[in-house]
Amino acid sequence: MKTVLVTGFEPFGGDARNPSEEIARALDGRRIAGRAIVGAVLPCVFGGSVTELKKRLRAHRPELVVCLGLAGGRAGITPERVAINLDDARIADNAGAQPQDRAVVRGGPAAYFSTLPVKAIVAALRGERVPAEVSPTAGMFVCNHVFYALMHALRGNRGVRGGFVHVPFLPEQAGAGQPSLPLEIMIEAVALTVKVTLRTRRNGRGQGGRTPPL
Ligand code: PCA
Repeated sequence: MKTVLVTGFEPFGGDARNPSEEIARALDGRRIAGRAIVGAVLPCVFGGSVTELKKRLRAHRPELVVCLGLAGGRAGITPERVAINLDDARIADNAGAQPQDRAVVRGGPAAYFSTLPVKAIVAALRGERVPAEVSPTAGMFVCNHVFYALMHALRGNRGVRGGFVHVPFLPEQAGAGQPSLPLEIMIEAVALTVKVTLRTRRNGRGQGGRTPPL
């Protein structure tokens, strides 16, 4: 059976939980549109996260890769449009590293577009009354690092699509006045993201599909 790899991150930055990890674990073993979902959790560490991701790519040879991360403070599910070749951390990762002004891949292109149909995903989520918005940037921390490394690893591999989706806080971890979504809603939102991606083949530039690097 064909597989879809869904990754999440372990907690970071002093948080006790990371919804992205819990979503990946919840979807592990599920079947969506005839594909087996493989859920995996990446360490929130520059370098080490990519080593783990590549191990999973080799082991499972997925036809689609959706990486997830927490973006606390965002109000909805946010498919990322662009991965940039830059590590510039505001806080230390879980191994204490805080790279500044460093390339993710030395000599790599400045950026890659997601090959997920980001606008179709947002439309489908909103159709289910799930708050969602296309995001122009995944930041410069470990999430963007993994997103860029993923797109770099998939370059030239035209059959395999991939991208990154940030999710908001869980209600239990959001501070007063901070937006959040219940875990069950986020699990189904990511399942729908996979479904929509598998049935959407062609998109405009920067909206997923088979777009070359910038
Ligand atoms: N969010 C962080 C890294 C891990 C995660 O879940 C980020 O947005 O970079």
